[in-house]
Amino acid sequence: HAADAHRTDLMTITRFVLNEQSKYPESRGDFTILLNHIVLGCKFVCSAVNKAGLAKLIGLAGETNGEEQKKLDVLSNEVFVKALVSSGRTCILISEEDEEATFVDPSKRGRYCVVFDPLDGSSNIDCGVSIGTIFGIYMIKDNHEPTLDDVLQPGKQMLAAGYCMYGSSCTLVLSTGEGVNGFTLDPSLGEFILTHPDIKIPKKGKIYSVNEGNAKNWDGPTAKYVEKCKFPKDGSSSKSLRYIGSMVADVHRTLLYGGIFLYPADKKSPSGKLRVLYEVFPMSFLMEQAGGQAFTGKQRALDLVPTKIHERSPIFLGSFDDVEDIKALYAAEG
Ligand code: AHM
Ligand code: MG
Repeated sequence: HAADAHRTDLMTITRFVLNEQSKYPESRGDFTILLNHIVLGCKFVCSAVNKAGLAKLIGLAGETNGEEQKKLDVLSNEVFVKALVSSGRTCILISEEDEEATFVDPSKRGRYCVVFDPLDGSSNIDCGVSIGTIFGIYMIKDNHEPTLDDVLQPGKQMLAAGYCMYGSSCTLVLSTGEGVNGFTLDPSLGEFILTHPDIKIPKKGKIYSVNEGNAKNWDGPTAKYVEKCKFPKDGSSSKSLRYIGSMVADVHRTLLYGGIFLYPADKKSPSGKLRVLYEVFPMSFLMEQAGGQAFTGKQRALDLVPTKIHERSPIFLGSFDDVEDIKALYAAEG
């Protein structure tokens, strides 16, 4: 059928979110507008990431009137901050790239707080391996003057969270608290089209994902867990190891194939490496929405109350049963 070759009824991300929001009579389209600005940032970064290798090869770097070419992560941050401020829907921005929070000028202020890592996985940029953007969205409740307390909120208070992966295709995964949906950028249209409706993570997986180079510094439960992945004593087969070192790519694979992603505490980094607000929370939110779990080694990750905007936390997230196993090991330790 010609109709199969050319689908004419395209579910774009904007249409999808408009449909979702129309369930709320009080919705004024503000969230859709905010999301459109996030999507713009993702498209820009996608295009910049795809050109990054080329620019180097043909020697564009450093050629712009003696000025050093901006690093991709710095550039991505600028694009997101400008897009978010100009949406007119934000009041506080927390970016991994900025030491301090950005308080939006009252003339451009809205009710949403956005926490984000504009380009995560920076060690993978120069070799063309997948990298991504991670974001989470809170809303301030009344019309008070915004303060840091509005974002120092447990992850379960987020209204929405997502990531965009710049990989072999550009994929945006989003949850507004009613399940998880994945969209793929159609470069010819410049639109994200729904390609992965209602993502559910397998209840149990066959993959574990961790930086094993840190093993000598791990605590007991993490070490025991990974040992069990490799040498299971209950007759089950051993798990495969996959580790890219880009959180977005490692979590994306975990979401689609199942399994567990770990960035534990170790003796050198007692709080692990990953940041609570814009890495741990958004990914934990997505995992729970997809039927998985996220655990810090002490508690449900989304219950954590951050006290600093760049705070870190250990994190174990993925398939329900796999996270249940690591929870049991931490519980046994007391
Ligand atoms: P970055 O913000 O410097 O890019 O670091 C975050 C990244 C994550 O994407 C990834 O999960 C982790 O660091 C990998 O860390 P490591 O190299 O210690 O395994
Ligand atoms: Mg990061």
